[in-house]
Amino acid sequence: MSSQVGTVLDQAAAAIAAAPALALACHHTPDGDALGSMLALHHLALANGKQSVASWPAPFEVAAHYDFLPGLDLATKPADYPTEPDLMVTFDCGSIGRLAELGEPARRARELIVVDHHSTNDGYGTINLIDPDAAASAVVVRGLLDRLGWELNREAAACLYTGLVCDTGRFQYHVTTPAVFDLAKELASFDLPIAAMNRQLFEEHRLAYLKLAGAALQRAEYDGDRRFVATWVTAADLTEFGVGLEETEGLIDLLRRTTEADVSCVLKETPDGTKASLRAVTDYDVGRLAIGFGGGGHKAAAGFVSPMGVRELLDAIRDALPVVA
Ligand SMILES: [Mn+2]
Repeated sequence: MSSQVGTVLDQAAAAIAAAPALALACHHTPDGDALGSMLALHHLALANGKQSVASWPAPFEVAAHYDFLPGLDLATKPADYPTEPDLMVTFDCGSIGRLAELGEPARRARELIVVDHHSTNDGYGTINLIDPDAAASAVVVRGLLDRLGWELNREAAACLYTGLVCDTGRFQYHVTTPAVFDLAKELASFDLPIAAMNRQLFEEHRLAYLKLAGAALQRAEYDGDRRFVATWVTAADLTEFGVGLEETEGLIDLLRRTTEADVSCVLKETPDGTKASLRAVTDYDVGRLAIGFGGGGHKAAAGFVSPMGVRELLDAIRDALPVVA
């Protein structure tokens, strides 16, 4: 952690400690780190006598991988979210656009704390607690809890562990430092059901999804000049296989296994446009690439939503990549 991040941690902790009520939010189609980091603070705010609401944009659902997370039943529908919160905190959300309709209360909030680790975060808060060196937003939250003097409980530990294990790729990505293992040890000491969480988070899928993934991998296109592999999922695929869009989040993790590819991409037709997920396994920065298309993320993992159709967008992404072979 840099000293600058340390100073902002103090500011954020002071603002939270002084506030009687918190309004928490995470990004659209929340992943394990977004939900886990938000719900951890939600649990401990309530345990420490604060009022707290926690929400994410419509559709107000979570992927089945995350439905064990304690505290989902304590979340508030976006329609019931405070319109002008005194103190709002966002989690794992690199830009205000990813808050969708909750961007409005974020703009109106008297104080807006942005808790994040995305290097492309544009600092849309009044207090920007952004640590690009942190393995997960959950790590940033752990530091915040420390400053607040709020002790962990089992629910919060399960939430933070979920964020940590998801964003480190089960302790495999380059962000997996000794400090990450120290935090994992602290969290696991709350008698967390590690094996059951792992099974639900990473291993199990409905057979319908596995069949859709098979079809998507079958049609994958490889560009040897750019060492780029890509595939796509259409709205018709989702209907044909009976699969929800939120179930397809892990498809990019299958495709990124491709030995021949440096950069991998999955495109999905969604009601809001074509969603692109990008991964890099070399020094190439897909976060920068995503910024060029109005999105963002990390160097090795990024994404965006585009008004272009699947074919047109796939060609545009390919054209934006350097020829390397
Ligand atoms: Mn994250």
